[in-house]
Amino acid sequence: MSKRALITGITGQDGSYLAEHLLAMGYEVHGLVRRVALEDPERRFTRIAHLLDRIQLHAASLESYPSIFQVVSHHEFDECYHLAAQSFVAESFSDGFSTMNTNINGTHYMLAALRELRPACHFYFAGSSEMFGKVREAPQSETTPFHPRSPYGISKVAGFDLTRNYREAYGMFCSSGILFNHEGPRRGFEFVTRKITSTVARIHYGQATELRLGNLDAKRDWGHAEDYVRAMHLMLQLEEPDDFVIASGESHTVREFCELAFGEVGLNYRDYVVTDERFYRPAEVESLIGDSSKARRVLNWRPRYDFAQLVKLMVQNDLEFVSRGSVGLARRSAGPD
Ligand code: NDP
Ligand code: GDR
Repeated sequence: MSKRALITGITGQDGSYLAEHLLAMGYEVHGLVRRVALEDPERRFTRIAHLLDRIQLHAASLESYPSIFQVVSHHEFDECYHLAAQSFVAESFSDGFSTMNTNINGTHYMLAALRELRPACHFYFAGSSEMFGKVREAPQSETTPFHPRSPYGISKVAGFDLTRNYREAYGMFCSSGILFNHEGPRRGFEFVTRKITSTVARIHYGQATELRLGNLDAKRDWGHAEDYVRAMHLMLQLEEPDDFVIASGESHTVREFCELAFGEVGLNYRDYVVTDERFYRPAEVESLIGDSSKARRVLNWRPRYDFAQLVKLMVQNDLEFVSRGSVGLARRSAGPD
């Protein structure tokens, strides 16, 4: 009997890679999507267009408990990966209220519906290194205290606490991944890595002359999303629920990312990058580096891509993308950076 999984946020970067990974393992894959997405498939389903005949989509809103209840009542789900969220940290400063509403209540609704209808379903919560924020130690592990620095980070701490509370109060199999930044060719254009690689490609083809960025000295622990979704699945196969840091263990500045990305097309980033106050955040997470030794030991998880491979792959992908004329279109639909 194949297992049945429900993925919220299936149209996002991680949801699309996870759906592919689960399908390859013989899962029956269901996705929870917004009704507006179902009504605008050409624009909203770009990351899962190649999977549409192999997955089942259900309309629901993270803001509505009844709609979630309805989807969960459809099938006996074995696993639920709750990935849907307002995931852009900068946007959470502009509209903290809706970020909190979507990310905290949405998680609570998912947990409550599963408790009511599918208490045996294994649940994954998409926690984040943003929960560490103003870090108390380096590297950060499962025992590092949280100090979030944005409404987004605060919402993820609340989701993490809710997930642990359902595990402890109701004995449900609820696990959180504390994932550090992970990227790839399907990354949204508003995040700094894709903003850099897509602009490098546009500069290379003469469609742009500069790249405007905020804090170039911020340090992040970057990996490839394909590697990180494998860890999500491994967490739900354990005998007991638990929380895991997933990270590469290497930290690089935004500046280093620029240096490598521009280097891929033989350019010097100093000639094109302009710092712009608009892209600084009211409170910055300056430096992150993860200690994923627990995941490596318990889950036997290892990343396959390193930092240099990731940058190269993303630049190559965007060069192809721009040469096909797709970046302009995609950037417009992604909205402002
Ligand atoms: P994306 O931003 O690419 O995808 C977010 C998904 O959430 C989309 O499918 C989006 O749907 C959906 N969504 C957003 N708001 C709502 C809503 N109100 N109702 C229903 N669905 C909604 O994120 P990622 O794939 O990068 O990340 C997946 C999860 O992992 C997120 O929770 C994120 O916070 C977390 N995370 C990500 C990390 C990373 O580096 N990528 C690191 C750590 C945690 P739509 O397409 O309709 O907008
Ligand atoms: P982050 O990712 O906030 O870490 O959250 P993002 O790529 O947005 O920022 C990384 C760092 O780059 C700096 N930066 C800029 N960022 C953006 N987006 N645009 C710019 O122009 C720019 N200039 C400098 C930022 O200040 C920051 O320090 C991501 C998301 O995927 C979250 O959902 C996830 O939880 C965390 O990673 C782990």
